[in-house]
Amino acid sequence: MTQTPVSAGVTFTYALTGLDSACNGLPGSAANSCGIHIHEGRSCYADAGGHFYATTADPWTTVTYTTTSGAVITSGSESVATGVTPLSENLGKTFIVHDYAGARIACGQITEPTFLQRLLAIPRVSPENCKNIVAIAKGSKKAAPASFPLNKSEKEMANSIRSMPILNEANCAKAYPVPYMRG
Ligand SMILES: [Cu+2]
Repeated sequence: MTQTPVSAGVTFTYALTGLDSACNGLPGSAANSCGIHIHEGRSCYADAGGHFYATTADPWTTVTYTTTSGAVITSGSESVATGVTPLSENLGKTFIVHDYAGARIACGQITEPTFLQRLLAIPRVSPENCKNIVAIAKGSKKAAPASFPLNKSEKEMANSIRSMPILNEANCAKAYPVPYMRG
């Protein structure tokens, strides 16, 4: 998971595997069904405590993931008005994934972005990103992340990401000589 600041809250992107395939539509009626939350606890080896927020009402109760039928993987992004600022206040806290019954099935401690995550945050040339370059520049669309070979050393993965041209007009024109669609 990576996090970026929004006014009085957090936007995070996620890519999860090993999920509850029952979360393939609306969440259930149980509390925390299919939920993904930042919890106030600072360890995955102890009780992670309740949801972490600084607003009066709990903003996490409606934040959930959805799998497609039969699948146990999903990815996406959520913006949550937690009232927690600055963003670094989330560091050290825990990110918890719940199953359909609301039980806690996965936990990770939130840390500073790794070197690879920082590299991945730089938009790269791709057909989709070049097509959306204006919207991405305006911030109304997110750049699609670069795909890179997994199961390599960190250095090889970093080199693979760095070998992709950075997203800009000149690099798009070079990569796709036929005028690309502007949107
Ligand atoms: Cu939770």
